[in-house]
Amino acid sequence: MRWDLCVITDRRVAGGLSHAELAKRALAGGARMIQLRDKEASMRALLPEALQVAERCRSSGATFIVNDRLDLALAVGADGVHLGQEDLPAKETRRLLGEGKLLGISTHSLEQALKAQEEGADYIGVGPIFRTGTKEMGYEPIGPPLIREVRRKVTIPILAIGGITLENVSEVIAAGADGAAVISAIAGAPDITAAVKKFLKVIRQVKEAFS
Ligand code: TZP
Ligand code: MG
Repeated sequence: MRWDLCVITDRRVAGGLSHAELAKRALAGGARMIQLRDKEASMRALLPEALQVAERCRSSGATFIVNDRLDLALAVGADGVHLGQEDLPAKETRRLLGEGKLLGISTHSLEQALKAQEEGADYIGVGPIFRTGTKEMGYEPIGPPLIREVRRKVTIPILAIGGITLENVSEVIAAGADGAAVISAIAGAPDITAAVKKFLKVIRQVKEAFS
């Protein structure tokens, strides 16, 4: 499993593109991890789309994660599920998900990061790092220094999230994140495939420089 970039498909910033189309364009740019995130669509509407994204990821050898909805993740045979602090807790989720699948947990503090690891998360999202228009929950930006702190205490992979752009992604990788999870700067880009390529290039360069 390579940790560099998680492209989150969120249709609200994608100018009407479907999740499947977003995923297709991101995979064409070399994305190796796709997370489907939809806070609005019904399960019935999302099921066929999620199946398409799952299929596209499978044929590209990419990891497919479903945000929020464990039932959907299981129904489409996703590689894992990503949950937040208000969702089903990690322990219960792991019991339903099984050991072979990935469990990602969103965290907003060192304490939450440590707890997620202890409860069996395979990776954590840490954020929002920078100010973002995408997250509805109203957390204040925590800044790259928290990544450094979490990196020192947590052994599982860290994905930095929240307001990550091509301009600031090197900062979060240099602070110790294994990768970045991105919505607007990719789904909202005029050329999604090109944006993914650029992100991967910068992330890999910084990781190389720090390895
Ligand atoms: N969790 C913390 S910030 C965020 C989520 C889902 C939104 C990230 O979106 P963007 O557009 O990349 O800032
Ligand atoms: Mg959630």
